Amino acid sequence: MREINFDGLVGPSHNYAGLSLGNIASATNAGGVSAPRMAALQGIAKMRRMLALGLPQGLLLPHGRPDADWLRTLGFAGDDDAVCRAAWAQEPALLRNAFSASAMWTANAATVSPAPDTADGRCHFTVANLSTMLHRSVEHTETLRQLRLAFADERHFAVHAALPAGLGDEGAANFMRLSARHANPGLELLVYGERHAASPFPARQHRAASAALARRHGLADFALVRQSDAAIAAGAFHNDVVAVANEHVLFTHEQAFADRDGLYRRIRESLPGAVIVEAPAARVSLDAAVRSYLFNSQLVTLPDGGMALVLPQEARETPEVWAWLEDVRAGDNPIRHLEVVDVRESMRNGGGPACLRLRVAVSEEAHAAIDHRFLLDEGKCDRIAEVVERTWPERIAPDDLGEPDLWQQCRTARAALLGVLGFAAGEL
Ligand code: SUG
Repeated sequence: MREINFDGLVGPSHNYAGLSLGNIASATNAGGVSAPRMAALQGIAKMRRMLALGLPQGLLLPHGRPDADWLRTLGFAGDDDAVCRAAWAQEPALLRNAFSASAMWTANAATVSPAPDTADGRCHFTVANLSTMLHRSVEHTETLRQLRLAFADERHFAVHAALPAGLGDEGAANFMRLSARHANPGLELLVYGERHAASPFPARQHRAASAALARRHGLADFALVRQSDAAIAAGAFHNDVVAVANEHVLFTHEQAFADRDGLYRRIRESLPGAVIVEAPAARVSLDAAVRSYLFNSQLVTLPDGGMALVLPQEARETPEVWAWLEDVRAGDNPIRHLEVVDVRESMRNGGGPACLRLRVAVSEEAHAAIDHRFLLDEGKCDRIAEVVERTWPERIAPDDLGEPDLWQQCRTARAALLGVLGFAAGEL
């Protein structure tokens, strides 16, 4: 079995509207000027790095923005431009929500349980409802369409629609899997948060949603794990900001979980050979971990069997974080390579390397059954980069969101991308 990372291509409407409460980067950069073209090129460069490491790479597509259909459900009428114009005049916040490129963070697209873990031996997906944040609650309808196209072969895949909105579900950002190898049955860790009376920020993943996922996917071995209040208050609005796992390795901050010792015991029960690489708070504060996005790295198994951490530039630039990482690389654990990538445009909205990808571990046969239009090679990266260079806006300032020319440019850019990738109009 191999793990494929499906990265979300940053869409042409990428902007800094400050829509995410509890996401410190989004709040801090609200009102800034974004660079959608550069953002998408940074993402493509990351995907090329993964290919160069010898890892298979997939792609999920930007959603249609501004989302006029969604605005219509809110009572705005007329053609797409009329709907956007009315929304901008009457409720600009709604247009901002309909304009977000947040579907780029595909770690939030769905929760994925690979075939060895499930009762029917198929890989199960549940699309995330993302219901805590209005701008993200718009995503699940198109995500479902894309995943049902990409993973249409029901001999290998089952793609479930989102859970009811009352049960907040944020997808794989709150999910980790530990197994001896990708091909072995794994222990799935479903991490949830609970809003603490004193916490200024919402907990986006509800316990009942995590439990429903385990039932739907038919999991044999799983644990519901509570995120620590301290992590949520420090700005870890998703667990993948404070921990990541790959095969038998858990890479985590000491203060990530409410019951750290109980969790480690549970992991060792299922997987006696597990390696837990823990950053002590005395070396790396929660604050430095969240600021640098140290744990929002991709922990991947290389073709030679060693592991690499694909980290954001910000981790390299935070001295206490980098010093600890050098100790990790030299230490007694499988992490041997530190790959630093620049995804600054996404980072400024709180999305690091790991947020930008959805992991799907598949057998060779299941790999061959994936719709090839969602899989990448160097040539396809070149063609996508060419479309981005030619059609993505260079910059978006807050007031540009009300400009009909920008709405049109975003539609044209996405249509050009779909054309190059072989999607017919109306297929998505
Ligand atoms: O949901 N940011 C995203 C970042 C998601 C990061 N994902 C993971 N940790 N897996 C969010 O908060 C910012 C949008 C804005 O402010 O315009 C935003 O949605």
